[in-house]
Amino acid sequence: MKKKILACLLILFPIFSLGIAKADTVKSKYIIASDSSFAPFVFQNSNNEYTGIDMDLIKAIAKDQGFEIEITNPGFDAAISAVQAGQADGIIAGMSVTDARKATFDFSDSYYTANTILGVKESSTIASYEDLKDKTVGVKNGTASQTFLTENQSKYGYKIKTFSDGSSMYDSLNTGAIDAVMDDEPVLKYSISQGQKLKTPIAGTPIGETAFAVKKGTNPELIQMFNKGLANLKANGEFQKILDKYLASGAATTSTSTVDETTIWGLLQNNYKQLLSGLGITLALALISFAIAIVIGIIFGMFSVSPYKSLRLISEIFVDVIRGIPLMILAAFIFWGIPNFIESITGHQSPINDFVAGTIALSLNAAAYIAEIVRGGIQAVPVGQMEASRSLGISYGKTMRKIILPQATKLMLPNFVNQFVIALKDTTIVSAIGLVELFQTGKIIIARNYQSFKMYAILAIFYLVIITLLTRLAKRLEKRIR
Ligand code: ASN
Repeated sequence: MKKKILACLLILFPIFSLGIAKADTVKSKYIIASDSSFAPFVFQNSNNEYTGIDMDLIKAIAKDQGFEIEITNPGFDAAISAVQAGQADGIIAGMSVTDARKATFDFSDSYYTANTILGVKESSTIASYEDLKDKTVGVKNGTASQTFLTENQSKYGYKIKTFSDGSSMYDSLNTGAIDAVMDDEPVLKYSISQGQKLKTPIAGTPIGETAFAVKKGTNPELIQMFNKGLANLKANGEFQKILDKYLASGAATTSTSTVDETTIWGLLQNNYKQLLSGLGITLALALISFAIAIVIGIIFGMFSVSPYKSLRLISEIFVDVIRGIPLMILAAFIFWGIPNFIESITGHQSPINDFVAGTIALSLNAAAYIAEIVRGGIQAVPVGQMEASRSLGISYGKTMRKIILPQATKLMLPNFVNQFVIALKDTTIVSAIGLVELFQTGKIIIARNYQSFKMYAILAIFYLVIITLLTRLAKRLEKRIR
């Protein structure tokens, strides 16, 4: 009897759990990472909002299942890294389910199936993979299309050029910097339907089902909720509506605005708010990191001229290590590497905010150069002055403060101004970790309207004006201090 009841329960349990089409949320909010330009799955419309099948789908599922989400759009490669480093809880980005990925990700049920396909300019004579010999094919880093290209490279003899985002890849194809691109079929077909002068001469190759993913072994409830929500949306017809919204003829396009974005004026008019907010982040990054760098730089600079050998050694190691590591790697190490390392020892995800990571990287980088400026400034003051002062019985600290530093500071000032300009320009480098500062803002806008010439010109002018104004201001300050 008991056995029968148990058997009944075992059979009924899955049926019940299917019937209750809701899973339990564990976190108050889930961070979902996505691509930056991968229309029709995810792209920015001309109101600067991210839309597309994936965006609508995850929002509808979150609503259906009653959980909160925050979406970030750093690009596919960065989104993958974000999930692996625990910066994000899940990824939805037209992501293909591949065997290799199953080793590091848990996937939801699939909601689409995609091929990878070759795209070339309308005027291109490339008609088969054999025609790609010695040609350059562009692909987005970390994608299933990249795996396909790498696996077939020796067979067809093409060169591969990787990009961090779709917009720069398509830009490069349009300008002739590369001969072809490899991307998901719906994406290429969609861009052609949007008026891009491209064609797909060879039939696509299946790369697998498209699904939502979490880092392997984490957030199991998120996958459960996704699956239940997806089933509900399929049952009530909402899923089909989302697909139709983007895929049916006359569907939503990347530009819904009436403002003409082919002129500089139109670009500014439509995007000034975003550009200003990007500029705000750039300035905040530069100013905060430079202030921190001055403090750290002066400390290490003073160490480097200290009478104590140990302090000089510490300073030397700091400067050599930081100066020897490219800023981009430093930022990536802090943003992705360290959280990954901490997780591997503690077992807990400990993500770091992108702005904080960017600020730390910029501060350390500038501090190393400032330490050298301080050392150079102090050493430029003739040694005789220190010796004379010490022989009069004045302490090291007092001699430094009263005699050496006032002269050294004057020598250092122009270099500080210089270093600040470099720090401001360096903020563009930390956009690599997905931080939406001014440069990244521009790239996102270009991803939508392909106006790279005008948009980069606008960005260049923005930086030029800001840097000129700030250097003027700094020069005035310099004069006053003198
Ligand atoms: N389909 C691509 C992949 O899974 C995703 C993308 O490019 N957003 O690699």
